[in-house]
Amino acid sequence: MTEKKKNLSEFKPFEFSSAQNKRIGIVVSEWNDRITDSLLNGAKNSLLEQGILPENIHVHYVPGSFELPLGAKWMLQQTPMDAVICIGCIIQGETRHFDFIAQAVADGIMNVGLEFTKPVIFSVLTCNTMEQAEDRAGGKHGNKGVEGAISALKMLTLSETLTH
Ligand code: DLZ
Repeated sequence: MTEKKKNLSEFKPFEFSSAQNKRIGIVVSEWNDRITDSLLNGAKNSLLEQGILPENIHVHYVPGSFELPLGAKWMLQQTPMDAVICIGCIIQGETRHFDFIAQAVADGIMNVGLEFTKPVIFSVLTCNTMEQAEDRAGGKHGNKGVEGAISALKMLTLSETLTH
């Protein structure tokens, strides 16, 4: 699946037949908001293209990526969603902050998904430079928000396949 320089917006076509009744939450980090805005647009447009209704896409903001797991958990608890996409952008700085945040966010997002048995998607860029982030937020490597939206819908499809 992972190939070097893979365009994140390329995906294997799939059949998604139950879009009309699906509610999708998107939690967005305000840090590096120029990048997270592009990821959000990519995710939203992909969901709409796949037939999710605009009124069933719910967007909420958190201060930074570290807060994404709790934001996702609250969305699942309080306004039950079928899936939540977590959008963030963590850029390597001069301190080890990056390592702590990136690992904690990845673990936190995975744990929320397992706790609620719902797709909770990691659309978080972890980059060395702003240029790398731009390349993955609508630039030459596609848009990780698109990848997140498609991943959420593919997981919902899998869940339906397994339960029918
Ligand atoms: C503090 C911090 C730093 C240094 N860098 C980033 C970053 O690159 N991307 C991001 O999403 N958030 C960053 N934050 C904020 C933390 O995620 C978090 O919001 C604060 O530590 C407060 O808990």
